[in-house]
Amino acid sequence: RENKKLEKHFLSQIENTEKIGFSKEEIKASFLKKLFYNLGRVPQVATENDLYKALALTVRDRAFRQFVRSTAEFAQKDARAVAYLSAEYLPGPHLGKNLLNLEITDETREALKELDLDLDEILREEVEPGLGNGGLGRLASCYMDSMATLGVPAIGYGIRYEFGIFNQNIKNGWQSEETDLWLHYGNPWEVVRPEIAYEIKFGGRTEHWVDENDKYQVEWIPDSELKGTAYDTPILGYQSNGIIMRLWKAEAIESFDFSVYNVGDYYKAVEKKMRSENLTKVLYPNDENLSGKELRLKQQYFFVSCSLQDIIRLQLMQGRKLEDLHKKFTIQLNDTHPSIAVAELMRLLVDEHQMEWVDAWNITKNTFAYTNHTLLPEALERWSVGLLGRLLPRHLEIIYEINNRFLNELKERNYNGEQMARMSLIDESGETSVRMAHLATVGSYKVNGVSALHSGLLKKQVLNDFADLWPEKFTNVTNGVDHRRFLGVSNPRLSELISKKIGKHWLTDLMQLHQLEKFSDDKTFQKKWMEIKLQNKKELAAHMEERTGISVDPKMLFDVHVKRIHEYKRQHLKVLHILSLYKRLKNGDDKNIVPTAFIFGGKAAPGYFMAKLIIKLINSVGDLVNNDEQVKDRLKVVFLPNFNVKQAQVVYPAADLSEQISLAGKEASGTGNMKFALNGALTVGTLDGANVEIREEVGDENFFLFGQSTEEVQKTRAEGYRPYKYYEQNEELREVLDLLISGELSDGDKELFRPLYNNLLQQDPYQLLKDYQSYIDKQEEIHKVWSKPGEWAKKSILNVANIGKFSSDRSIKDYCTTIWKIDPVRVED
Ligand code: Z57
Repeated sequence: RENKKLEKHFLSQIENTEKIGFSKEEIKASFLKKLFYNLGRVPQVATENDLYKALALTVRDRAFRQFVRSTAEFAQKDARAVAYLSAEYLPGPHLGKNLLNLEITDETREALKELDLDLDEILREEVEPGLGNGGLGRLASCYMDSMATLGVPAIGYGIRYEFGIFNQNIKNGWQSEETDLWLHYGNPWEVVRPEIAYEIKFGGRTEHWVDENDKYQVEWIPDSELKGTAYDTPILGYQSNGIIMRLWKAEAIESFDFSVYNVGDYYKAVEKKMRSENLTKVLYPNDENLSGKELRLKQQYFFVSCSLQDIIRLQLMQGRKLEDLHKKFTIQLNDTHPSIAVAELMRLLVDEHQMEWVDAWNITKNTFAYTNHTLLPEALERWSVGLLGRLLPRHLEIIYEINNRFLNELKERNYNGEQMARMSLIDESGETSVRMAHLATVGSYKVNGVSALHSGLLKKQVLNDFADLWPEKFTNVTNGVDHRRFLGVSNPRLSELISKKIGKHWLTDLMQLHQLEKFSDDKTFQKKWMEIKLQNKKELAAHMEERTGISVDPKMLFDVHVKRIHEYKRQHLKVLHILSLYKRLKNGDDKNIVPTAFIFGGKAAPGYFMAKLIIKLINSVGDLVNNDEQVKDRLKVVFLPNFNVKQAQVVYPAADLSEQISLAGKEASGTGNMKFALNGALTVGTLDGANVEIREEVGDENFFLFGQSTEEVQKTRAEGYRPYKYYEQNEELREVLDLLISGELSDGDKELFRPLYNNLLQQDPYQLLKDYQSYIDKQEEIHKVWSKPGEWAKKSILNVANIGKFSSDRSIKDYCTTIWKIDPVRVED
């Protein structure tokens, strides 16, 4: 827009920090104005939610200012930008985090206090956006934070699910799911951009012809169309920068549906409109488990196409050539969920922008980079050719063309038929399907795993042939976490203690925590350290009692296992341990057992029977143990319902022991492991995922290692693993397993847990029985160390002192240097 006056006044208004100040008085004034003018409320009728919203809007103004400034800075520097494509985000509550980033937490607290309001109470009002399942979605949000903080020009693209991950209730020990209504009270953090909208096609057929200039042309004639509209949420970095998360919502296109159907049938047209909106209604609640549903593929294509069209618009709007797309943008694929982007970019360049195939392919494979997050075969995405062809006929043609050219390349390099069949984008072995990981790998300039171990296995196993072909394409970026949220916001007491000792510099450089090392033997420091842990445990205990009715003594050892429920994560191995302690106590054998609270949390995919049975088992064990007069002061079992980011922020600061007990080779990285250690919990874990690197950093004497290594796991399997052998040979294990089918846990019902029992005795795919004894032995050692408070405190301090590597700031710097080739441009105030 050319409007000099508007611009002049705009700048003097917005750029003038005085007008939108950060002092207590200014915050108070803004808050009151928001309450009155934006919400139309006077104090007498204002609800808790009104107060929350008034404060959120106050903060959002300041957040947008940061975002606008960063954008101007990025534009001026003509910096290369990242488009982060992720089907999931789990940002957690925005308010507390934005206050920290703007450094106005104390001012805001004071301002509210003068109004006789409590900031903590208002913070608890926020309903978090549950737009993801678990680790993968949360990682995307940690990366958004770090990109913002470091000044990496970036946009995070995703889907604005109207219903996020379900709310979990526990009824009679079972999980039940309730719709997530996060938008019910309105969302003060987002701004809709109705003018940023793109048309998306589905179905139909293609037509091919040669035009008058001898150019091959393809037209896709769809049988339905809808549009995606942008909703922007500012994501602030610490102190200065801000970027946006742009989420797409599906809507009907008036002209399309109405012109075709509105021949007298108004209601049919409206119905059609509603069907369009279904597309972004709900998040698929599966983590590492495919649903294979048509609607899921539609969601993936929908958000990918909107995002690519938006990227192309930005490229052209800035007066740049499409041919230079890969120079100005790099597009990071968060797993294969957005991998249809490879075919879609080809379609946009070749069909819509008339580019030659070879040129378009060159741009495409220099634009995308792909992060793999799993080796589990059941999680590797594949779409049947039938479904893909019906929904996206043009894309299937493009995928076949990419594949033909790729296979020809292999042929020229003398690959044999068997190798080519293995590497093909098309899997012909069962139902013909497209291997999305292969599409992403062929269409990207870099492929990375998420921990050293995982990246190594990726090259050795799943993408072995590709790593041989293109060794320089493969790399590792170990995951990291947003330490400003998971220590700064969620553990204010420990943050304050740390800042008092070593200053606040750790907020932007987590390696500064090394300075704590010299206090690890200091008795007064240890005492303060453990006093804070105790305070945090009191808070968690109160929180748990309120939600479950179970009371826990904060002095107990808090042994915590929180993450999605999945057999490979082996929550049930933890249960076997609890039952073994229960047995011992009942037999009067209580040596080396310290009073312990076992705390679980996590959601099961609604269709995952075994995972749901594990939740029921945990609650049944809880009923048994918590109500047994003989043991209830020694052992407590709590299943905290609805584990999400908000609750995680109460859990991690209160944990003494972090359970990271997946079967080696199965957990790509894990990120909860990092959040626990960052808050001073000691880890009991296998050599899996990032545990390996955490142990390297904190030192093996400060890490409780057990179980087989990945190689040993493979050897066990290769030698014909027979779990029954361990049942026969290990008396305690046998007694514990038999307890499952004794009826003692299930009101006499001996069949309830039989599926778990049978699975463990017959297949035991995650080798619990094999690792059992090693785990039990390690837990005995843990209880011994807990009995020596000084020793425990020292290990706890050393864990925090050596956790610096696992900040997502480090991860993002790694992405910048090894993959993106971007120099961050940090905007200073
Ligand atoms: C998901 O949460 C992860 C991987 C997946 O393939 C899907 Br689908 C969902 C997780 C891994 O299980 C974790 O080990 C990892 O830390 C996380 O992604 C982030 O990389």
